[in-house]
Order: sequence, then structure tokens, then C-alpha cells
Amino acid sequence: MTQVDAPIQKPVTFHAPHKSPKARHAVAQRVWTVAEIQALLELPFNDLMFQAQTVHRANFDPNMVELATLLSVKTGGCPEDCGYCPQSVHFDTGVEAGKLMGVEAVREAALAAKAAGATRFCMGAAWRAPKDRDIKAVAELVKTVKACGLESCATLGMLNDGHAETLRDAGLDYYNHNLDSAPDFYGDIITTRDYQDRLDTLTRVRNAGVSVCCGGIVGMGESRLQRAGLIAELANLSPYPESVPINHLVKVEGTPLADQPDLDPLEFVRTIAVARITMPKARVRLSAGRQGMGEAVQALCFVAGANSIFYGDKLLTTPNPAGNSDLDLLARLGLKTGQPQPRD
Ligand code: SAM
Ligand code: DTB
Ligand code: SF4
Repeated sequence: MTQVDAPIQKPVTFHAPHKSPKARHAVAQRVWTVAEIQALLELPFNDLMFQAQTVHRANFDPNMVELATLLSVKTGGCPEDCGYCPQSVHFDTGVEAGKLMGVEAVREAALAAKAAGATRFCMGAAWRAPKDRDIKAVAELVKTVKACGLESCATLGMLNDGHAETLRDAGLDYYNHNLDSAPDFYGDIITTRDYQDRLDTLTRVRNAGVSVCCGGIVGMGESRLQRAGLIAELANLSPYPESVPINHLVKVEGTPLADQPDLDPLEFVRTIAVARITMPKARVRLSAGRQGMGEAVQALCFVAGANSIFYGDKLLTTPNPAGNSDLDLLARLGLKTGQPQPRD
């Protein structure tokens, strides 16, 4: 794990699939210390925005945003105790546990997402770790999503040997598995698994050749140094993730974090900017929490280099802004939708 006072290391060489999972090419990746990332977070706001915009423009069309639609294909009843999550059995949140959705219902949702303009479809399941039979069933759902002409993503919890390969063979483009916080804050939020469990699943996904979607949550009571620690962990994954969701905590009644004091919204914008600077070719997603954010803060997130959003009236179990109001906001900002591709 990244050390706060780790010396600046030489760039490492690796095979980065940032252009496309199939067109891997060797590029040097900078190693970031927590202190360097903290220094970025502490820059004057204008200087930070300028750096983030400069990096964004050097690597992407700065006016293109990805629309990714979420579907909870298996809701609630999760045995983990993640303090932010309405789907944990440990908390009384009113979320009812359901069974895994079938192929037809998923096809219908995927086609509706596509018709509304989404290009990525992400299926979430409230599992600690799927069983072999769950993976087989989700593989059928992945095939269904691919047949609709969408990029596919799944987030199912910890994977075992062979799971990532089965999902890859079904056509899975991305696997989402978040580190969620800095290592030294993790135990305050989750006790039923540890950081290394998350890293192990990420390695399995990477080794299977599936693109990695990995980010975290901001606003859980962590310090600025711990936000830097989270970004350092993400940016120092080798290679860093192709897709980086930065979630703002959605406070859900019944969870231990329901009464968490509000984070300064500008601190969220700063975190997006630092994700962009440290992971220049990743799709950085302005993820959960937009509903409570307001349009001006979202616009600042796009200035800071976010180039993807969750699109659709619902996240997994909580509301997201209505699709038409998002399209209206993007139009007013002159942003087009599509699949942002990093420049060479
Ligand atoms: N169970 C799987 C897992 O934890 O990896 C997949 C589903 S889980 C709901 C996916 C991610 O949703 C979590 O890692 C976390 O980042 C995010 N999440 C869950 N509840 C959230 C909340 N209240 N606010 C923001 N993000 C949340
Ligand atoms: C991610 O980083 N955020 C999404 C997705 N990956 C699966 C989930 C957000 C969930 C917000 C709370 C809810 O709706 O249950
Ligand atoms: Fe379960 Fe995932 Fe929610 Fe944690 S975040 S309780 S693992 S569904």
C-alpha cells in the first residue's frame, strides 16, 4: 500500500490497456506519494482547476461525457457491513431483499437505457462474493447487455478463481470493485472484509483482461489526507483503472453514516480534479450523490475533468437526477455525450 512518506519512485513500465483492452501498449506510469497528492488537494482552487483542465484537454475531448446506466440486478440482503450501504442486512433501511433478475427484465432495461442515450450498462448485485452458479447466471445477463449494443459492466463483490474469466468470455467489458477509502480509514467503515480482499479481486479482474472500474466514496468523515490516501491507492494500481467512479456519500436513513456532517462541495470537486491529474487517461465518473449536489457543483466537476456520469432516475436503490434534466444540463454546458477515448 502507498505510504504517506514514501519516496518518489522511478516510473514503472507496464502494459496499459487504456486505449482498448485489446490494444495494450507499454507506457510509463508515474508513482504518486500521498504527500504529492495532498499537495495537489491543497493548491489554490484556480490553480488546481487549471492543472486538471490542462491534463484533461491533453488526453481527451474535453467536451464529451459518458452516460452509464445502473441497474440493481440483485438487491439487498447483503451480509457485509459497509457503513454507507442501504443494502446491508446489518442496518434497517427499508430496502427489501430480492432475487437475481432474469434475462428478459434485464434486456428490457438495457434497451430502455440505450434508447435514452446511455452507452454503458452496469449491473450491481448486493453479494459479498458470488457463488459459481451466480456467475453463470450473470454471464447470461452480460451476453444480453452486449447483444443490445452497450458496453457492459458488473459489480458483484469479491471474485473467486475463474469468475473473471467466465465473465470475460461472456463479453464483460468492465468489472467495478471500489477501494472506497484510504487503507487507514477502511476499518472505520467496514469490518467484514479487509483492504487486501479488494486488491485481490482487482488483481483477478486485471489478470483476466477485463478492464477495471475502481473508485471510492468521499464525504464519509475521512480527512483530506485520507482522501489523498484513497487517490494514491487508485493511481498507483499498475496499471491504474480505466474507469474511476468518485462517489459522494448518499446518506441513507438507518445506515451508520446517515447523520454524517456535509462535506464542503468544493472538496468533492478538488477530489475529482486530483483523480483526473493522477489518472490522466481514465474515465473519471462523477458518480453517486449528484442528486444533492446542485448544477453549479456538477459543472465544476466537469471543469475538474469528470467525463462520465451515472444516467437514469435511479442509482442502485437511491434516486439520481432525472434523465431529461441531465440532458438539459449537459446541453446548457455545451457537452456532448459519447464514449470518451484517451488520445495516444
Ligand atoms: N456488493 C458489491 C461491492 O460492494 O463491491 C457491489 C455493489 S456495491 C453497492 C458498489 C459500490 O456502491 C460500493 O463499493 C460503494 O462505492 C457504492 N455505494 C454504496 N452505497 C453508497 C452510498 N450510500 N453512497 C455512495 N456510494 C455508495
Ligand atoms: C459505484 O462506484 N457507484 C455505484 C456503482 N459503482 C455500482 C453505486 C452507487 C450506489 C449508491 C447507493 C444506492 O443507490 O444504493
Ligand atoms: Fe454489500 Fe456491496 Fe453494500 Fe457492502 S457495498 S453492503 S458489499 S452491497
